[in-house]
Amino acid sequence: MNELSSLRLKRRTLLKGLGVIGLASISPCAFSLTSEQKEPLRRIHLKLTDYQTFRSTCAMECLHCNLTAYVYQKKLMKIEATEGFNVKCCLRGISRTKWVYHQQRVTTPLLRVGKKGEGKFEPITWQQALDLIEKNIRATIKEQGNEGLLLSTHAGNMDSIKNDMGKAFFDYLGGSVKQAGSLCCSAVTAAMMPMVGLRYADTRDTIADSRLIICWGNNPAVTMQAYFKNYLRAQEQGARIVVIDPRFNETAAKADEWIPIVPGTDTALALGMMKIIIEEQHIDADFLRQHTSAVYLVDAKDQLVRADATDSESYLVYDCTSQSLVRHDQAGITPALFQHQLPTDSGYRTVFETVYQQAAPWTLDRVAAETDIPAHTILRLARDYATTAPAMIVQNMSGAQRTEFGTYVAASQFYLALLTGNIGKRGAGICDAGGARQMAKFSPIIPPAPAVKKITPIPVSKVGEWVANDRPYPIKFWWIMTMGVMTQLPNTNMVRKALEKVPFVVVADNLMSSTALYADLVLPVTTIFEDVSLMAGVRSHYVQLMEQAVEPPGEAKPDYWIFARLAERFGFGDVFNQPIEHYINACLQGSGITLEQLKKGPVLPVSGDWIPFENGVFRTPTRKAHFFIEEWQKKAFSPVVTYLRVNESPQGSPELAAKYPLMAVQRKLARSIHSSHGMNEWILEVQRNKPNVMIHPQDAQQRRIKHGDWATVFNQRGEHRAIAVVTTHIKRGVVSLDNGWWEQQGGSSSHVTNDAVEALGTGHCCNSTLVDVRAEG
Ligand SMILES: Nc1nc2c(c(=O)[nH]1)N[C@H]1C(S)=C(S)[C@@H](COP(=O)(O)OP(=O)(O)OC[C@H]3O[C@@H](n4cnc5c(=O)[nH]c(N)nc54)[C@H](O)[C@@H]3O)O[C@H]1N2
Ligand SMILES: Nc1nc2c(c(=O)[nH]1)N[C@H]1C(S)=C(S)[C@@H](COP(=O)(O)OP(=O)(O)OC[C@H]3O[C@@H](n4cnc5c(=O)[nH]c(N)nc54)[C@H](O)[C@@H]3O)O[C@H]1N2
Ligand code: SF4
Ligand SMILES: [Mo]
Repeated sequence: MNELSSLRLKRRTLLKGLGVIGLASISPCAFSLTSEQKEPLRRIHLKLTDYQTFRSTCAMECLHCNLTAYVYQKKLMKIEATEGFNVKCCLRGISRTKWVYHQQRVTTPLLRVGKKGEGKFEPITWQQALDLIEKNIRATIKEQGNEGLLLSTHAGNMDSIKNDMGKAFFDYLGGSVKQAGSLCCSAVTAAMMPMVGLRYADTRDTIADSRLIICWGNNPAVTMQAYFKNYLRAQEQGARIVVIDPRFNETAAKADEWIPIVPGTDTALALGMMKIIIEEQHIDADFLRQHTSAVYLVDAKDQLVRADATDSESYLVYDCTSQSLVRHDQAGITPALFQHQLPTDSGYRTVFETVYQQAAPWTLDRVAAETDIPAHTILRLARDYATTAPAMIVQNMSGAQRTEFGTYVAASQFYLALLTGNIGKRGAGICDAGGARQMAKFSPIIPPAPAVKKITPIPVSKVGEWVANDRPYPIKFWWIMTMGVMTQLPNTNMVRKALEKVPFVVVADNLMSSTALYADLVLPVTTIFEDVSLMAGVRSHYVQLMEQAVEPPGEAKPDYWIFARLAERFGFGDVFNQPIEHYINACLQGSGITLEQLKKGPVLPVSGDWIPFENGVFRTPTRKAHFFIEEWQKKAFSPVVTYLRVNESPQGSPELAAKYPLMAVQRKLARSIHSSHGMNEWILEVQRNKPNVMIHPQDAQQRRIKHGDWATVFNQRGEHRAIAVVTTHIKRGVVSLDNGWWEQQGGSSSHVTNDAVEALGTGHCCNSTLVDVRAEG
């Protein structure tokens, strides 16, 4: 027990970094720790050359920083940012040693013996675990069909192998219920794919070239911390940073201006800005004509007009030169943009006019009333954005799009960029997450399964409610990996019911997480330094090899090992049980990058700065950006951005708001990536180990809540306890809740979050939540 305690690096050591390490004895299989110091420290002075080094990537949904692991006598001693990598890792990255050697580390398969959630398990062998899994899968398929199987994956490890292997395994079984949408960024996906033909198009390489940076519902000082230096460089060079957020967030603390806004009203602000930009003639008409669908024609039935119904790209425009309808891509034409350029009796309107019709009613006063932003601020913001070049909007999978109509929020930001031609240039664009996946072509690691049953998926926000209520089918077997369903899915009490209801829940995790507590069978998996893998993802431009630095503790195995063993039992072993290099090579195929190259270090798929949609070339079939989205129309929504008031808001649901009058928004913290690192010993040492609720002084006073007191946030879904931070850094009527606290730490703010489905992207609207807060007696 005490070997690691003697290895325990105190905070001082952590901050000091490399140097003298207190070291008594080292054993490769010691992985638990106590805070008691039993043996006197014997000091060994290690030189850099005493260590072996290995490289991996911080694989959670963050920035995939390349990390160098320092190994001494088969033990992971410390982690540093890899020299020469474009960003430096953070405290969470270097604290991963404490994840590897965590006291909650799962090191053997565990079978539940107590009640679900109680955390009572007994160790079993892999043989027994695999037998049980096989038996339960076979019984479920026999009695229930593949509709009885559910697979949940998310963002705990975003490498190119593990989640894909899991999904492929269930496909080879013949199919399963899956989650539709993502808790993260479905809304921005539903905006970007039809509009610009690409999801993930980050502009981080040219942030420093920007003159005006609008961080819109996004907090890069915390959530994109590793390259926040690019923002500061822009500022040093004279750029202004403006933050639009109901909370004075950490980015606002560094910014030139904070614009507080009522949550969920961002699209009204964007439409108001568009009205000003169009009416004051700040649009870039040439850009709109050449590179966008603004000139396409819409008929009286609200349909896009095509030359040939069988050719989806044959959009018609009105050519002002020949005064006739022609295909948009005909050479030498001058397409009409403005309505007055069309013959009065044409029966058509331009897409640009359709967009303007949505913006026109949004007078300054109306926007001010809806958003609670002063009219003069809205006017100045619109003019600044339209007349400062280059200007960038930063949304990065923003909090603003985790709202009920988040797709329109994300789309409205692209509208602003397209209208002003502020995209595809250095220092401009919409800064979103993005990475290697958008820069090169990677292949599936496993060939598609021969026969996969089409099975209705569950909208991810509804996993709790649907599973608890046997929708769409009674689930008998639930496999959860890389996902903290007990902390990250909305409406935790419903998720708990679902976990209790399903007769066989398998949770693969490396820690006894809040979710693992509710498993029937916990499978111990490796951490990033204990297996070989590949990262060619969506959060870093680099393709990175993940090297094995140390042996896994106990019986921990990579997720891909588990699927290989199971596949062998189900008769498709050879698809899954190849050496890991086989899957890495399969993924790299087509990208032009080789494993040999990666062994030398991270590889950039393209050279130079990455500028998405450079020169106005979009990734849609027409290479143009679209304003008018037929996919939205098919879902009975407006095909152009419109403002819809969030249902769970004081004005959207006055009756509910009479009981729960405060709007709750979520915030991500420096202490964790979601629930990951939530119980990391080093981080607990430097960050207060208590959740907070930020509340405005007037809201607090009404409720007799004092700064620093415990308070309970509650609504019809549940309760979340937190320490009140009484502050004017939050808008009146809004409270801000922390993301990622474990059940073992009192429970996550997801106990209260809204589990409605974001309308257009099947996403997550945790930031459209009504609550009240009470002081604790
Ligand atoms: N340290 C840390 N970094 C992370 C993560 C983490 O957990 N911890 N998670 C990573 C992941 S997966 C993601 S998706 C990104 C997310 O990155 P961000 O979007 O920056 O993260 P959030 O804190 O969810 O939201 C940002 C802000 O949105 C505000 N907000 C909420 N609702 C609204 C609204 O309706 N309108 C406006 N204008 N603002 C609103 C919140 O007050 C909050 O300050 O961060 C990534 N980086
Ligand atoms: N209340 C609230 N809820 C939210 C948000 C919020 O702001 N507030 N944000 C939302 C957003 S943006 C996101 S992206 C999601 C993130 O939600 P999740 O992706 O569920 O994130 P984590 O909580 O980090 O859970 C990841 C789990 O994977 C485990 N893990 C790590 N590596 C491996 C591995 O190699 N194999 C396996 N099998 N497991 C591994 C970790 O230990 C951890 O338990 O949360 C969403 N939910
Ligand atoms: S947590 Fe994020 S910023 Fe920190 S090291 Fe990992 S990827 Fe980098
Ligand atoms: Mo996310």
